[in-house]
Amino acid sequence: MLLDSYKIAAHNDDLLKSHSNKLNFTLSEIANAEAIIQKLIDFQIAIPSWALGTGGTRFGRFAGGGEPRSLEEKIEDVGLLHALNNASGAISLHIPWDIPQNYNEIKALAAQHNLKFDAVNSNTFQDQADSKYSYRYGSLQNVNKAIRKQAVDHNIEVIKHGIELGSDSLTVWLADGSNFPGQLNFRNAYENTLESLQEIYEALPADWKLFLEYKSAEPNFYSTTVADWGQSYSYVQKLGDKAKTLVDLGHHLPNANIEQIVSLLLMENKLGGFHFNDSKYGDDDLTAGALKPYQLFLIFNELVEGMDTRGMNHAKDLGWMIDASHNIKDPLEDLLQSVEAIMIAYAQALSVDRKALVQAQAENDVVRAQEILQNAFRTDVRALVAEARLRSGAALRPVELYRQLNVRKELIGERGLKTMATGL
Ligand SMILES: [Mn+2]
Repeated sequence: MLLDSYKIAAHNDDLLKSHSNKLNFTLSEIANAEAIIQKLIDFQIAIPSWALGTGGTRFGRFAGGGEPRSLEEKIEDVGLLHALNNASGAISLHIPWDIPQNYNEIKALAAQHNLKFDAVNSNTFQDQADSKYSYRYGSLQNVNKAIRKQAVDHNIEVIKHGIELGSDSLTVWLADGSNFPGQLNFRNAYENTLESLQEIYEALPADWKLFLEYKSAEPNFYSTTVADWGQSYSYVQKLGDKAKTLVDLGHHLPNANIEQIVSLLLMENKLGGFHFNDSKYGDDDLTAGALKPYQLFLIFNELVEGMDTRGMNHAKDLGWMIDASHNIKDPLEDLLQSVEAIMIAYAQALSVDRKALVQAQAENDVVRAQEILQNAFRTDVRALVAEARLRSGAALRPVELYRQLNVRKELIGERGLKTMATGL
């Protein structure tokens, strides 16, 4: 379904007075508000093709109805989000769950919704029906050369799909590791993985990037072959300039200082992209900002500081994506909430008085430094985020409008109640 722009305009008209009051107050509180609004308008967060249906755990999955049945319907869903918030202007495809049948038709459909194709994602964590070998004991790390080759060839095929769609990066996440002590020789697993990654890297076009995502545990519970940022860094440094580390917020051991990781990776010019979600225990894949909004702000604070130091374009030079699972919420509402939380954290980070912070740090004024950060975090920037949407033709309150328009009911009417999108 397509949202009529007059419905968005009518929604905004109704809310305009109350929005203007809030905005005027915010403008009086934040010195660089106009520059922040402009940056918010430019900032886009990709939606992965696997996030549009309900997710699940190994215990069960409870579909909510109206889930997209095809890649075309997934693109339409991301188009809906983008129409509502003008901040979800890209889709990230997972191969082989979402192999395009006709590139031109898919590209035309995406263009109709003002969507670009973000990083393409390979999958060597599952066996496919037509694959010759199993990844039961790993893919790029496998002791069997023929299995490694199958996994390398798959990644190269994913790059080819991406080239056809106009994507410019490949994300590699490996489930490789071991479940029991003694199962693997760690060094051999590393060396096999490096050799496989080098073969994939060779197939990258000149203007592409390879993102190597790390994860501390799961599905393997004793060792993971790319387990943390140091291990990912060790690989990408050997691979070359086009290889970067990808940080997924849920892929750390408890209490890891993710903002420090981000800062150092940026310093080394090895941060490539980001997967947003939130967690309490492990890779919980909950809505971004749902549990630890202060941590999300501190991460953005380092992102902004580090990108500005390197003269990077916030919107274009790193890959931004949501990687969450929507087990009990309507996936589209959940994604709107995640994008909103990310935009708020980004706006707060942009509002930090950086000059004052540098001075406080130079003077070892710990109290002042804390005041500066917490002041930015506690300032309500929601009116700036809403204003960015208003100026780009999106909705002042996306979730509210989504509900008023009964979007899910319409989607169930179109697609049926018992549809289930491909994904986990
Ligand atoms: Mn991820």
